Amino acid sequence: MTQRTLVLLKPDAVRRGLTGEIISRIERKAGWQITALELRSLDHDTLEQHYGEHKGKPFYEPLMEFMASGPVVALIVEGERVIEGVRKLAGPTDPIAAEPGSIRGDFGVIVRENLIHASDSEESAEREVKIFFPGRA
Ligand code: RTP
Ligand code: MG
Repeated sequence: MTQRTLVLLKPDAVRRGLTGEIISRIERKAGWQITALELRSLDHDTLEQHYGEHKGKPFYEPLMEFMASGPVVALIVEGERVIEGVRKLAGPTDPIAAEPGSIRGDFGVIVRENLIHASDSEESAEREVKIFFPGRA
């Protein structure tokens, strides 16, 4: 099943010089292709569209602040079962609970600064691609 997913390398990944390492893990998966890639800073409106499902939760405002604290790398990745696959490469939300070998498990410690976002369903992927790459919708 060929799919596409929207990936963000969060400001901590950019600040720590981990974007190459993370992109490399994605690129090495057989048959997956990066079809869009951009370094950009996110304004409040874009972030609210992206993380609106979490509005009202205690972590929402600190998450907004963190995601606006520096540039992110936004990517579209396409390929076989790529939605589940990138979530698996990333590991669970809490980096301490994430297995070593996963991106969050290898490089993360605190929940908010967990390095990577990846769409969690086909519906989310289509919605998020429209936010970050409107020309590719
Ligand atoms: P993402 O949306 O970024 O791919 O992460 P996710 O699906 O694994 O986790 P989600 O529940 O959607 O949460 C979005 C992001 O909010 C931050 N967060 N902080 N308790 C906390 O402090 C907390 N919980 C979540 C993380 O950056 C998480 O990835
Ligand atoms: Mg999520």
